[in-house]
Amino acid sequence: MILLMLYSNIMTSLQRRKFVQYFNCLDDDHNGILEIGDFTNMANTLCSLRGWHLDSDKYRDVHFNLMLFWNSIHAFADKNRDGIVTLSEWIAHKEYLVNASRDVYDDYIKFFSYGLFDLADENHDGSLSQLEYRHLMQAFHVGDMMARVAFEKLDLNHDGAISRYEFENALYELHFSNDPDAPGNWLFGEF
Ligand SMILES: [Ca+2]
Ligand SMILES: [Ca+2]
Ligand SMILES: [Ca+2]
Ligand SMILES: [Ca+2]
Repeated sequence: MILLMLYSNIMTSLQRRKFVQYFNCLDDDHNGILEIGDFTNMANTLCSLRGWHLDSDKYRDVHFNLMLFWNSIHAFADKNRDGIVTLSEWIAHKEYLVNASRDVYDDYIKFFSYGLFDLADENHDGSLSQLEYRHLMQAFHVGDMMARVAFEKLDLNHDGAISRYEFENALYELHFSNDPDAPGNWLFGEF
């Protein structure tokens, strides 16, 4: 019964708040819509935080990864195909996911989780250090103090790193959990 309440398929105000926060993280220029430029800006910010030059292979990899991320968001959420994703399109897409079968969600989460995790995993060692996570959060305009708090919550086994499992788990809780204390709620900062 409790599980049913915590993982309901009707979008609650808590879920909506989390999705709005996620949207705001991606809306780099804060103009209320997601568009390709937001993701180019993120590539520039991430690489500048890492000290990677715009003409380096590492920059090209990050940019490529963020273009894949944008193309997927565009493919899934831009319902009227006008090249931008509004907040209402984003919420409608999330509503679809919240109501989708676990199989649909699992396919989706594997794709997005792997992409985002790889984007953040600067040294490709298969886990996120606190600094790697904080860099991603800085690129998402989440304050550094908040990023440190969130990291502690997401690092479930307290080994000082976020594993791929912990990241996937967080993304799942971000989408589905209605428990206000679920650690994954904090994946993209305060909600
Ligand atoms: Ca924007
Ligand atoms: Ca649109
Ligand atoms: Ca790493
Ligand atoms: Ca951990």
